[in-house]
Amino acid sequence: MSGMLDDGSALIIVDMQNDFMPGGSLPVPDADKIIPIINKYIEIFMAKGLPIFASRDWHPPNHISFKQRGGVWPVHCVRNTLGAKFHPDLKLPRSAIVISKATDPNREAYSAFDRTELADRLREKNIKRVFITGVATDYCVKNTALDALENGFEVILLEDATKGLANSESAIEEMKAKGVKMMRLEQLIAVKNR
Ligand code: VGL
Ligand code: ZN
Repeated sequence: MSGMLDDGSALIIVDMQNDFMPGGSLPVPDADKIIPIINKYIEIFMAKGLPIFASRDWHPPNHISFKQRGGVWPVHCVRNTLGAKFHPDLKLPRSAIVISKATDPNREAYSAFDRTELADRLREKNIKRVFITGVATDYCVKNTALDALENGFEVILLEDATKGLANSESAIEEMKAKGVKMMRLEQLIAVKNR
């Protein structure tokens, strides 16, 4: 595993926005509990000079996924609202690259790769390996991880820094079966110090 946190590595933080936190309009249970852990990962990647990407669900007010339009979700993460802002305790560095997704009113998009510039931005930085954190494990995290594999990246889910809505365990099993690796903070610290 040595060489794992080298120049080819990037951190992707998925959708750590107010509406997905307890008290938000589409709360992911315990989503706020992973913020301190994500902040530790941010510190590690910053110390190594590695790029950090943060995706955000960035819906227009009439998004197709909302119940009012026949979708399954309550209104959430409407662009330019407080609910769509990153949680204030998340210590995103100024250098973080923000990727807005699901911006088309007529298309649902769970993956941070879906009609965004993410793959291009990773490739232009020569990234080969992405470490994924955030919410929700069974929706945007899973779809982002599987799309990262499809795009040819090595994918590591930081499993102590993700929370799901309903089906985290089966989502994790599916990701593993498809080739996503799992790591935790202690393991990453051990790798970093090598
Ligand atoms: C998400 C449901 C609806 C997510 C986004 O970020 O996982 N889930 N929109
Ligand atoms: Zn959404």
